[in-house]
Amino acid sequence: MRMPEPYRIKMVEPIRLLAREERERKLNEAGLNVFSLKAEDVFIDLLTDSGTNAMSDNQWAGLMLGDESYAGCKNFYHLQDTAQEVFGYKYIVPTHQGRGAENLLFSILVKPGQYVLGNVHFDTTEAHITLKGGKPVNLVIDEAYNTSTYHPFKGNIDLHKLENFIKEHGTENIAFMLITVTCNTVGGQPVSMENIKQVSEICRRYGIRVFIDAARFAENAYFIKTREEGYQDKSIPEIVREMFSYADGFTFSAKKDALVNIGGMIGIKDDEELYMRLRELVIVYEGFPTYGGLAGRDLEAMSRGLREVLSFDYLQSRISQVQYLGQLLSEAGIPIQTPVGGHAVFVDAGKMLPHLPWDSFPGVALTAELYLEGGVRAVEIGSLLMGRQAPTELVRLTIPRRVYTDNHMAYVAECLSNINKRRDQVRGVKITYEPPVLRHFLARFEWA
Ligand code: P71
Repeated sequence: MRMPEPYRIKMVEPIRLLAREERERKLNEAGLNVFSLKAEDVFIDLLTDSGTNAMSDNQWAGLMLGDESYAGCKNFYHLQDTAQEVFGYKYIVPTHQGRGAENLLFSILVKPGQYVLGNVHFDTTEAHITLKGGKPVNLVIDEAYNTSTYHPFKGNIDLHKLENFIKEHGTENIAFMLITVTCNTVGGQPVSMENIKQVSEICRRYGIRVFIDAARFAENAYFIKTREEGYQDKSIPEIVREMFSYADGFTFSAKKDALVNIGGMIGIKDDEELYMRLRELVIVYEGFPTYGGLAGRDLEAMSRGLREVLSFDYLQSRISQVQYLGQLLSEAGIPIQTPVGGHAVFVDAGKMLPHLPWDSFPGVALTAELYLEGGVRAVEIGSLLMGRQAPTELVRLTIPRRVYTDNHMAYVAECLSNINKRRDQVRGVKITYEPPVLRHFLARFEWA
């Protein structure tokens, strides 16, 4: 039987569905780009799971205990104690969000011209590596890009690709390894414990440091427990400790698995020198090392969220809701990334709309159609985001944590199913305005 939500609802936030003609007008005003819609004009918002979480009563109560002292607030010490216990690391540096953490760590560790290895780096991560003069390298297994084949850990790093890359380019040209758990870009796909361990062993052998992009660390731990041999009887906290034992540090966007709306941090296992440099740098970019750009109350909510997310019942209900949406879409004959990942269902728009070539942006077209059909906001992860070299044309239906019910999921599936029935009539789009960097946020389109 499916685990129902291990909580009940104490407060509701009304949402509304605009009339079809209104949705058409709003979308045209937005240049067919859902990033430019007002959130209040969206009925079900599946743009991201980042910062969109519903906090618990315990977290809201924690906000009232915010100690807003500039230096040494008690909430920092709560967060530090929690993070030390959860991850097993000695040093914690709070930041305003994930990219704040990336900026600080990469400023210290990336020298111009160096490679930063990973499974698939997230786009802000890639941007920060590139800004420091580094070169991001993606070494995920090939199965990750085949949406129709099953692999339990599609976020795994290909160990042959890794070792060949190191041999070919030399350790002096490699800044570090960054393993993203779960691997967002290819579908929120998990990385196995075995893979983390082997990557760490190979890197250690060559003297390369290993970091984890920990945004969805608890969801990754859930997949290890439910899919990997030998972990069924281990608890989520034990699995998390083991995952992080193979790395030297992490960057973390708390907007995902700390169940908050803002926040981030860096964790360093035991390298005191690196920690001291981070402490100097955090003051310049984020704030004093005991607040890192956050209010005391935000630190308290993060600390409490980090404990809540380790509940197996929570993770089971969370991930089974994502799987439920995936199942409904599969039953309707809609091609999706299989298996379904931890935070989102990725629709294969390239396969669903085979009559649309990459440069008519099938993912953007489907995203626009989905808003017109039912006021649902998804996000394109394909040629708009990655350009011509995009390996797949995906549309991500990202599920915020503890926010929507299964009825919402069924509604979203019905909307997509309606589009699927008339899929050969879906038109492509063409760009009418394109900013020079990170074009997906502000680009404008018209129907082709
Ligand atoms: C996501 C996001 C947030 C986002 C970013 C860009 C456009 C729309 C939404 C952020 C991540 C992430 C990973 C693995 C680091 C960050 C940056 N993801 N690593 O997926 O997924 O964290 O947003 O707190 O700065 O929608 P940050």
